Amino acid sequence: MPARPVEFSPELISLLRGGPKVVALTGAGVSQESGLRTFRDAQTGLWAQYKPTELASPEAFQRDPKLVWDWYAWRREAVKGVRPNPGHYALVEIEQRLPHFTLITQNVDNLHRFAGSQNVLELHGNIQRVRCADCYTFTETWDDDTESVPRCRVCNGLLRPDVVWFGESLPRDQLEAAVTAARSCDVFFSIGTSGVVQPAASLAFAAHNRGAVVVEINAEPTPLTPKADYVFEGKSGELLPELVEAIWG
Ligand code: BV8
Ligand code: ZN
Repeated sequence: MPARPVEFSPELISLLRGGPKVVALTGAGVSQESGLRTFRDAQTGLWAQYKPTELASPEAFQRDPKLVWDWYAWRREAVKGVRPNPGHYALVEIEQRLPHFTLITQNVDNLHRFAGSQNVLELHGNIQRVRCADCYTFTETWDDDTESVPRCRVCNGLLRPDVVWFGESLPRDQLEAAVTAARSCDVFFSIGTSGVVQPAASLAFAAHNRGAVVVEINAEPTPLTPKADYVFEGKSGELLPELVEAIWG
């Protein structure tokens, strides 16, 4: 018996039909139905012995650059092997149907852009981009079958993924645009994120404190749940298409 579609409150539906300024913040949960592990899910295989937060740090890269490089090479392959899911595509449709929509993502998997989202702020970088750890030069190509980490053609520095590691500050332009969007939106969606990593996790509260309606779509409760005006517990790949259907179907 297919699960009964979720009841979206008429108030929320009419609010969204009114074309408000909408911001959506996404996390690893929105890519889970594409087959990518979330940060919470235990890692598999040779990476099972490492905590993601440990590997995603300048200290780890300092200690063992090859280990960290290979971890991102493994994740880059994993991303290549998957496709956006109906949750990603529903967010593309919401963007196309609303006058003001900003998508803020913590994900480095590039799946939102791959699905067709335009106005995307990448708070934590993008795993498809590689740059020099020293002189910041970006490179499209690097030779991966070397014993050590590939080097920068400009300064011979080590290459690294263009992602934000724990303890590193976020790209200023992306973060400022995200804070501005959160503080000036009418509706703030928090989708597929555990709401633990800062400063991303504070954006929903910034929106709430400015009187925005906060909607949480997540598989389990989070620190935001008590503050949210609407909470839909479940899979974003099912709930977001249902929401689009309920608003514009
Ligand atoms: C910084 C890129 C200046 C790399 C990432 C204040 C208080 C405490 C700590 C701090 C603080 N300020 C700063 C810190 C330190 C730190 C931090 O927040 N630590 C945490 C662990 C407490 N923050 C930083 O270091 C940031 N930098 O602040 O710089 C500074 C520096 C030092 C000190 C002060 C200031 C940088 C943070 C960015 C790190 N880089 N990613 C990479 O990807 O390899 S973070 C990474 O982890 C992700 O990008 C994401 O942000 C986070 C994982 O969280 P989620 O995406 O939410 O995923 P998670 O698995 O946790 O949860 C998934 C959720 O989805 C679950 O709830 C699940 O139920 C749900 N779900 C699952 N399936 C589905 C679903 N929901 C719907 N549908 C489904 N199908
Ligand atoms: Zn360099």
